[in-house]
Amino acid sequence: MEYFLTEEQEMIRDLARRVAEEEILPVRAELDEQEEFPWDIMRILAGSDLCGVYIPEEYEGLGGGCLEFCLAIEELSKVCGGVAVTYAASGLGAYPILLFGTDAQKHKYLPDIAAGRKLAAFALTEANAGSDASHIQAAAVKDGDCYVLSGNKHWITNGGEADTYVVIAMTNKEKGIRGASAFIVEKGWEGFSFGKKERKMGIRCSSTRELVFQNCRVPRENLLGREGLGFVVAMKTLDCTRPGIGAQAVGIAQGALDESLAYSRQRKQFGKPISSFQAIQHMLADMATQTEAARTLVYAAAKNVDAKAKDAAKTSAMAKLFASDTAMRVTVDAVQILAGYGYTREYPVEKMMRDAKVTQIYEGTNQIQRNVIAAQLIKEAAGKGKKR
Ligand code: COS
Repeated sequence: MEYFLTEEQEMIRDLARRVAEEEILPVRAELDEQEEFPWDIMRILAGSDLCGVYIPEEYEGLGGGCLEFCLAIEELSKVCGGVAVTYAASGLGAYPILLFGTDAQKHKYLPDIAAGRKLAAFALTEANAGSDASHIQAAAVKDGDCYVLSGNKHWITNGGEADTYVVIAMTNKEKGIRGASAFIVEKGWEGFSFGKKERKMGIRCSSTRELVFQNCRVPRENLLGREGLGFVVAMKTLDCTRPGIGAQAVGIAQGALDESLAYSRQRKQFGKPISSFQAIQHMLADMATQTEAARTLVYAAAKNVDAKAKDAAKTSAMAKLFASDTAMRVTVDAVQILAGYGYTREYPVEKMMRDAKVTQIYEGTNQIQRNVIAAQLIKEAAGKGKKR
């Protein structure tokens, strides 16, 4: 389908596609098998200028936005969800700085992320605060011109590998949600270490790790926005990055569809390629239609983010919800089409199915996305009601 991308957007997509096919494809199975962090690939991505596609030129990025970011994520995901999330999660760490950072903070942190010299990460989730993000326990207590940060963060993508972390912690527990604040914290600071590394079903080459803060002194100038704005920083960031998870899901679905098509054209049963059977044809047709519909929604949601549309929280949640459910269905069908072969590690569709699952979970489960969509729908309806 023609999406009328600009020349620059097509260049970004084609570049990401080339890196994915030439550099990631040959090593993806090994990266997955070894659960090995893809540093070599990240260095190649850095060299290709793709790390800063969504970062303004004044901070050494390419000056695009969420749509450009989604185009790159989609292409990487077609080949490897684990590499793609490593790339995307650095954006999740950079977006709060882009949205809420002072000029000094942006100049200090964004150029390294844009150039791929450093990775970023975003730390909101805790062991007992996943969906219920407002109940985080990590605390930052003001002490002179520092905040003293203590607490643990769980399941942090790029944990241990990233240099720059945006961490949400309570500066005033009595105020509940309005007592949370966001801080930029650097790897290597005293009192900041790493805990358990998760062993995962999919996206195995990516790092998912616990962050441990024990009286870590964070300079006051590393507060993002102002005290009490932490929850809004987190929510606004997720509004900007959820289309990226949608793009990841679209890429995985497209990768699984491509494999299914290729396989069904060469696999013969009953003396004919299985692509000649209607049972397979209808599966392929549904997979293609659903993937295209998901792509359309993801691109539209990304444009909504770039346009700073009022309903971006809703449309980003819709894109993530629809695309990730699509990726799950499409990859399950891909395994079914490849059947016995699909269930083995000889073919990539079993990995795609494992990688797809997490897109329904991270950056907010799909149950939470439905809550976000419904809350905004009801708010919009109430607003219209008032005008009448
Ligand atoms: N933009 C700006 N402000 C927002 C916002 C958004 N998108 N979403 C919520 N807020 C504000 C609300 O306006 C409200 O402010 P006031 O109290 O001043 O009115 C405040 O934040 C609290 O919002 P709400 O009442 O909706 O919070 P809840 O605790 O009910 O939960 C959900 C909100 C469940 C949607 C939130 O906790 C969430 O997104 N959870 C999932 C977290 C997640 O995605 N984790 C993955 C981590 S990254 S891998």
